[in-house]
Amino acid sequence: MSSADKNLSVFITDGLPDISKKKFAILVAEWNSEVTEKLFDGAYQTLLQYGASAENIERGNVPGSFELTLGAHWFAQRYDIDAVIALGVVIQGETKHNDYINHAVAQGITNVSIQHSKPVIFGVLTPNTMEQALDRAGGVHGNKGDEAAMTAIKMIGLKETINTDQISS
Ligand code: RBF
Repeated sequence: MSSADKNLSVFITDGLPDISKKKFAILVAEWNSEVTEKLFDGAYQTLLQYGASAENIERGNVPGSFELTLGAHWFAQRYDIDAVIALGVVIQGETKHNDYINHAVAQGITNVSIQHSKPVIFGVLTPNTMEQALDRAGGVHGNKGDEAAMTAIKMIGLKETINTDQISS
């Protein structure tokens, strides 16, 4: 399925873990905040809907998507945080800068996730236009924030299944 056809708010929800005691951090980029606030609302509500408690969800803001990596690193290094969700919007075509930001953040977030061995979710929209961004932030294609939160939940479940405590480093 191409991403254009996918509804970001429709999931397979079999076998989700109990997240009532799990702690989440949601990072929100302030660039394109009219979209990133919708992503935040989606992620926050999805975590609540699937069993997280509000006091276990922390929010941090960063100026732009480029700063998501360091913000994620700071949250991820806390032992009590189980998963980090990084939300941003980089509109392609407005500037060549987008290539640098997208690649840096994708790579940076991957590195943070591996380094801390916990889910750090790339919830960054990279559309060509603002309209496409809004379509994926609670519009016709659902909400990337919902999908990012569900990805965090599923990765927490997978980690429990694999029982990574048993693996030597
Ligand atoms: N940050 C975003 O989250 N989305 C953007 O679309 C975006 N576009 C940018 C375009 C330019 C030309 C510059 C200089 C920055 C942009 N940023 C964007 C901000 C970037 O992520 C970072 O916050 C700043 O570069 C830090 O000074």
